[in-house]
Amino acid sequence: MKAMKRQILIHPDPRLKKACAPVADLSDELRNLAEDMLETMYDAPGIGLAAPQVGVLDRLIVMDCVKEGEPEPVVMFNPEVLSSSEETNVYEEGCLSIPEQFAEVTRPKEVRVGWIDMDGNPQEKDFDGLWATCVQHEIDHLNGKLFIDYLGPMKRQMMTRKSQKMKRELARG
Ligand code: K1U
Ligand code: ZN
Repeated sequence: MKAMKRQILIHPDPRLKKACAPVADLSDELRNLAEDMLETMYDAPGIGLAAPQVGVLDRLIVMDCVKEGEPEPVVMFNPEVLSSSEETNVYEEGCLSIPEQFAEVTRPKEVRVGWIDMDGNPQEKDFDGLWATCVQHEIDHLNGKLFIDYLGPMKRQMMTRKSQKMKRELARG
């Protein structure tokens, strides 16, 4: 089946604040959703996308943090951070659900992540650099957490207001 672009929810939206349910069985429907999410992410363009951002409250994320050369799409069902480094890293993050706004977020520099792949096989891998930042950002989405939740209340409120305005403008067309 041909992958289709899905609409990305814009903050504030109650679906972006909910904890997602673990995926029990890998169905064709879920695999199609993963393909649609990759299509949506590349089109945006972005380096990651979590299922709640397209309105589906399942524990599924997709990523591709390769900047140049061959694409490296990664699909993770039920991703889990197994361990994190003490050392941290600061990165200016963005979010496809909070368009055109960026802020510095501090996170563990390296993480070990476990997940189920598209074939239903368990996987484990260490991530660092942009991949580590991105996978933590995406797993946060599955727990109803946005990167602005790491900021102080004033900055978070300002970014929420700007996003609300953008959402209204996009709805008007
Ligand atoms: O989850 C999302 O909202 C996607 C988000 C992922 C992310 C970005 C930066 C740090 C952590 C996680 C994005 O992809 S925002 C767009 C973006 O960063 C980008 C877009 C085009 C080229 C390169 C980066
Ligand atoms: Zn995001």
